[in-house]
Amino acid sequence: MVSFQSKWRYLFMFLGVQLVVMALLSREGYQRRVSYFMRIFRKSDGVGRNLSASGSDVYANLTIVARAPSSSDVMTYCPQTSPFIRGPIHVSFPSGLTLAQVQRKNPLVVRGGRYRPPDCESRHSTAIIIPHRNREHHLKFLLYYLHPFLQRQQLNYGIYIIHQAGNYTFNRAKLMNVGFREAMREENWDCLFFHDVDLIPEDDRNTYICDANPKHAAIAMDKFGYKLPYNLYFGGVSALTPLHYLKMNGFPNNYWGWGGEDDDIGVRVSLGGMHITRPSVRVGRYKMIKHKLDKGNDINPKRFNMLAKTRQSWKLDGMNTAEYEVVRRQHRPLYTNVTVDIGTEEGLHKTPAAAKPEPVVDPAEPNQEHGKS
Ligand code: UDH
Ligand code: NGS
Repeated sequence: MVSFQSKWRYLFMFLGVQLVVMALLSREGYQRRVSYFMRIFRKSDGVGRNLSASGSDVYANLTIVARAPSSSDVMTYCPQTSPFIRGPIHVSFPSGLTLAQVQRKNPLVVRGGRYRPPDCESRHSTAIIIPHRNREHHLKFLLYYLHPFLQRQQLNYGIYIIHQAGNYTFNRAKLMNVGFREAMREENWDCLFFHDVDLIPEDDRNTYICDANPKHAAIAMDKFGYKLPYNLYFGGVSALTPLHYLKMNGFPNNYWGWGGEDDDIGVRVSLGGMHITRPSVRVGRYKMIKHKLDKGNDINPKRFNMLAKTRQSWKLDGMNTAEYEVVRRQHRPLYTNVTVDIGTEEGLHKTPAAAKPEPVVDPAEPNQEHGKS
């Protein structure tokens, strides 16, 4: 028989254990640990259904989003707020994903990576500009998440990959200048999202539309503990209207290699008489696909000196001086690929042999556009 005293002892022990468990659970990182264990116990059930407690499947309600209109449907404007927005999205990187699978999961995306809501007239048109070289693996994941993410928001959108030809030092900001011009050449977009290839949005309330001022969307990245690393940070994902872009003379063309170009763009925002807006940290969340610094994108040792001169240089270098040659434009099923020769630090036609892009003829693409900007 258990005595009255030992009953009390057991009760206190039980309460003590509960307290310890509660203290452990409330510590930072709890969610990460729980979802880690959940993943171990939960067997993956195929592409896109490998869910955890931390958000919904980005494809979950896409069949409703993709409802085709009946012939009698009159196209009215989409609602102010899309009814398909669900909030947090679960992001993971399953092995074996292929572009063909992404294509099958997005049947309403048409040539060039374009989409319009099938049953209402979108209120917004947004071009996504992605600077790119040798990151096909990241691109596949970004497309897997971005297409349904944008469809849930009922946007008219297009995805542009701006691919730097050759192997001369990478230049992210200049590629984005190219992206701006080449996207605007195709359609009068009302907003442009400048988007790193390795950042996956984790909440669809982070709407890909422009604000009255330039917007820095990637306020909370996992690699910075879901916090802004510093106040003027403008890296990762940002959104500008064509008017914002013109006011700040676009982006700098002379930051070759890693670092500083995003800070320069941030300074240009205020030099153009504007200020930076951001979504809340709850919504502007991104998961970065882990990687090391790329070959051909060494840290730029001149970046601090250059940044100190942005005030003098921004009107002399930018959209008004961006020289490049489009090598080819391909309207692929999930994106428009613009391969571009952006030259070197010495200029466009002083390209060293190593940087010269191969002349490419693509028989599948009869309407190739070869043209100087
Ligand atoms: N990018 C490419 N190919 C490259 C380099 C960059 O596609 O070879 C594009 C891509 O869209 C990428 C973006 O440029 O997301 C920014 O480049 P990054 O991812 O290398 O820069 P980030 O600052 O990461 O995100 C750098 C990691 C190592 C930093 C070390 C310095 N402290
Ligand atoms: C700053 C860089 C930015 C960069 C940011 C985050 O120091 O270009 O760190 O870097 N500015 C300069 O170097 C002047 S990250 O942690 O993503 O590697 O975006």
